[in-house]
Amino acid sequence: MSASVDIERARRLVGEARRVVALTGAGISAESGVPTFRDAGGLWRNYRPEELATPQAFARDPRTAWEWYDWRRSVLAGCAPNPGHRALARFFLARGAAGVVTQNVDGLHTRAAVEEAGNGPPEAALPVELHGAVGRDRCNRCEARFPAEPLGDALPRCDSCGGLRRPDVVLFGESLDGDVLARAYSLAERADLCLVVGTSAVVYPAAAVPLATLEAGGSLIEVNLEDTPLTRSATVALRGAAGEVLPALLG
Ligand code: BV8
Ligand code: ZN
Repeated sequence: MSASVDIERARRLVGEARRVVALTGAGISAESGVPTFRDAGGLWRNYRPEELATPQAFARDPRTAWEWYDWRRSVLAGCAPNPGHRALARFFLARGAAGVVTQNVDGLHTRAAVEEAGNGPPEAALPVELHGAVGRDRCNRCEARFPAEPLGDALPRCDSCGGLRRPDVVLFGESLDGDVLARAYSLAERADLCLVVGTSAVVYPAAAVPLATLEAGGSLIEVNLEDTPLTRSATVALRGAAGEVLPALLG
């Protein structure tokens, strides 16, 4: 099917949908300059994220693990929401019903929501952050939260109890926050349309969120550069960059 037919079909599905949920992955931030997980391993020495984004890595070699997150934070400092984030934010603000669920920890959906809302309330476009936020630290011992700071010579410690801090993200092998996951599934189960944007759909339980919409009888539109394990379940698979496709789909 041609791209123009696909986009028209997808726009019809969006127009007819009562409740929409969007699951996003690293691909929606690629055009903002944030390395995807497929690139990060290549871009940063020779580590694979599954090796560094783990509690074992922080226990075994906290310095290296922290340096990777400090490097990612430095890259993020120069990134801004792209037209894909903004189109999604405007869409949910206009509908007045929250629906963004993200695997990303880069905070770009939140920035897009606040910027697109202007003086209005950003809530409808604020994301459910399944895997936390790299712009925050969390104390390993007392769970106190702190804004991220540049890594110094000493590993960062908690101001309250002196415990080691870690980035406030869900590492591989760690369970997601139950309330956060329940909120994501609740949005997906009640939606009649799920937009899956820029994810390789291999990390669970995040990759199962769109299945909740399908199991409830809803439709799925996939926005990606290539096929993923979810493509065969997609009602429409739009091949293209999120920063170009989303404004055309939702505008
Ligand atoms: C859990 C935060 C219960 C950290 C992330 C063995 C032991 C323990 C667990 C497991 C195990 N085996 C499997 C598991 C489960 C594991 C998992 O799923 N592993 C995978 C690798 C198989 N899951 C977990 O561990 C989860 N917890 O299961 O707890 C438990 C507990 C104990 C024991 C067992 C089970 C926790 C997972 C969360 C990990 N944290 N992030 C950080 O960021 O540092 S995951 C991280 O990687 C991201 O958040 C994201 O979720 C994932 C990367 O995926 P994507 O976002 O999809 O990015 P990717 O680069 O892969 O793909 C980009 C896509 O975009 C591509 O398709 C590309 O084509 C497309 N694209 C690129 N450019 C564009 C584009 N599309 C559109 N436009 C463009 N311009
Ligand atoms: Zn503490």
